[in-house]
Amino acid sequence: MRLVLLGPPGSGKGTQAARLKDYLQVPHISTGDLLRAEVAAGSPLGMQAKEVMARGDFVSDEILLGMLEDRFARPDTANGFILDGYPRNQVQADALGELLKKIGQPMDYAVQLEVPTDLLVERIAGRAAAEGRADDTPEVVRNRLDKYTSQTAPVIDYYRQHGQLTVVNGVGSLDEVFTRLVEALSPANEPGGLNESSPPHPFTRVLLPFTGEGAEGG
Ligand code: B4P
Repeated sequence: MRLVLLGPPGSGKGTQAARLKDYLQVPHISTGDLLRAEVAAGSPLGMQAKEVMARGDFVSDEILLGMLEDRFARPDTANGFILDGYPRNQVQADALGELLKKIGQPMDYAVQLEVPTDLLVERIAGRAAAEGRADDTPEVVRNRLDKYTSQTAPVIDYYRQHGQLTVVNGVGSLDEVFTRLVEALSPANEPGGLNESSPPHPFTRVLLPFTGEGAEGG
């Protein structure tokens, strides 16, 4: 299974990916986690990324692509992956399409977790209290949500317009959201699967394979 998880900060991408990786038996590749590991290690890349992340801005597309290429070069991605936090803008979407084509690993699903903004803010405030993450302060969260609206949402719209998006309702308990994701990703919902002629699941739309083609060149 080759899955890309999309959604705003606080929508549950990282939370659900951590569960899905055990269920699907594929690695969870979180660009946020990769960056935080570089920051923690004090590497030159991490030093560059640290302040950018603390402001809630996007780290450079060049750094992200280099990091992703290195990660996809590891053998554990041979049977699939869950990509979480990438792409976040059109340049990254184009780069991902190219990269997956190059390594012969076309995406099976691009899934968006849909959650209303007031709930996102509430969840992140909860994490701020529990974990004290530097980029979870109210001001930085506002910036992250603005970046999502201006740069990431258009990419998601683009996938939607090209019939490459599955939308899953991200409101509810962790178990409820997980169950919806598993249903949306079930073989019966694959193109040509059992449910193809049935009405779509209430939490999903457009279940078509993602080839990466549509992300190229806009
Ligand atoms: P990320 O690590 O991707 O941060 P995130 O968007 O907040 O998502 P995350 O996965 O951590 O949180 P989740 O919704 O699961 O990025 C951090 C920073 O790294 C970015 O701001 C940027 O600077 C940089 N970066 C990363 N990728 C980049 C890229 N491609 N390009 C450029 N820069 C990049 O969870 C949030 C909270 O909600 C948790 O506390 C969780 O417990 C809670 N929660 C989740 N589901 C819930 C539910 N169903 N009910 C109640 N609470 C729930």
